[in-house]
Amino acid sequence: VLGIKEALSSKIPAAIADVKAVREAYGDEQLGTCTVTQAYGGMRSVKAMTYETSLLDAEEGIRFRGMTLPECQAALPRAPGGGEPLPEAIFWLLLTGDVPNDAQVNALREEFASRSKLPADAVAVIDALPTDMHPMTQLNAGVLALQPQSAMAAAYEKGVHKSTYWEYCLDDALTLLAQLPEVAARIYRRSFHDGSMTPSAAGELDMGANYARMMGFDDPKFDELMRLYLTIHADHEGGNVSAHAVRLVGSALSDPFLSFSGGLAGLAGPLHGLANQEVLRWLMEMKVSLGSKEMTKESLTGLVWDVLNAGKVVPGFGHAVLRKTDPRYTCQREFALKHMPDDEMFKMVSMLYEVVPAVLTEQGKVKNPFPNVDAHSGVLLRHYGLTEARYYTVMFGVSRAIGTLASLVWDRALGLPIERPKSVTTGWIKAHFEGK
Ligand code: FAM
Repeated sequence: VLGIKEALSSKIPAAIADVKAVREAYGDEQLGTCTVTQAYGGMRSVKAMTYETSLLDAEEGIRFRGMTLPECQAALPRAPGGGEPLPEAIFWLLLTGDVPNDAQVNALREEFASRSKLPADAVAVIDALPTDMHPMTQLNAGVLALQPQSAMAAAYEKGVHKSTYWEYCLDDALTLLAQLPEVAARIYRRSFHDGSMTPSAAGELDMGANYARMMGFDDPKFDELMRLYLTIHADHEGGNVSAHAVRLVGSALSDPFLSFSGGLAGLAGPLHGLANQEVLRWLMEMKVSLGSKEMTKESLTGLVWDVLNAGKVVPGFGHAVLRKTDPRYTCQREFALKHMPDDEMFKMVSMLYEVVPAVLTEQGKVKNPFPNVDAHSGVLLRHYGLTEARYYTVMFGVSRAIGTLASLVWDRALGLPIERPKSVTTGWIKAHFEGK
């Protein structure tokens, strides 16, 4: 069986040649423009970077290496009897661009298993963290505690040739992915339970089931949910805060542990990954304020307006690029319709789907009134007993490692340079355009 490194390495020369040819043919073409409004406005829709592992279409949503989420669900290896892709298969697809076969996925699972033992020092760091520290802060501290293992940092110090950086970057990506679920599960068990934990069964179980088991869940449907969850949150092209932060930090040749730590810091923001926590918190608040009153479209509409009138955002709705309902929302909705159609909180999420877009449209500010991935994930997890909303973004982080690290390996394989866009001051803009 061809291992993942060999599978990748056979792709690199052609990809480098492809990029070279594209640059020769189109190097002077205009890819995007940037107006003053865009420079002040978060660079929205400025096309100023490349990113190979996934591409987001404003109407259709994400494609992983050209494949929509339903196509991934149909084509990638699954667990026996399951309907969701194995996380290992998603990583293989994103990294190599190919749909792996079962033997390749099994080989990758064994590769992860061989790297999965957490260094004792890292365990000590995690175990020293206050259990009331936000789980995302704990996860980031845990990732930094893994960093001394970095093959990339050691190789750079030794002075290896830059054409080999990707190999060390891949080495670190594999180690980090192998260890991240246990770090994350340990944080969950310490923060919300007594700290005891089922030992890792990496090698026997896929990443999704093993993560679920270490957190203390033992339900095949929850395993499936984990596989779905780890699939849909993995990658969302290059400009979102977490992916871009990983790319940016990595462009300084900071190793993958440091780079991913940067991405996690961004994911912990409420306009990005933390929105999943905020959604569940908001749903629970609405449940309380409805009390024994019947939930109707009218009563929910009022509660949505309350959020807007308080000067806050409606969590789980809107998107910087997407202009339609997020397919990551849709496939979670389908999971819920299949496995938990009568769940009371799912019904609230469903009714919000009917109510919120109309309210946001009436308010007239948002470019996209439809739900994103975070509007749905919490109620699924809660249904299976994972009720601690403060933890939800950690799972997003575990998944986001799959896509951002695959992309980071390609950044080094393609020899992308340090990122350094030019900034200007407001004074510069005035002086530059005055009299024009
Ligand atoms: N509720 C209320 N107002 C919203 C809104 C929402 N859900 N989404 C956007 N707006 C406002 C936005 O704050 C801005 O207001 P101001 O002009 O007063 O600054 C206006 O509408 C125009 O914003 P936009 O161009 O439509 O969106 P942006 O590209 O600036 O922002 C988001 C995109 C995702 C940050 C924004 O829609 C938002 O804050 N949503 C709620 C938080 C959320 O769900 N984030 C998760 C996004 C997700 F997919 C992820 O990263 N995991």
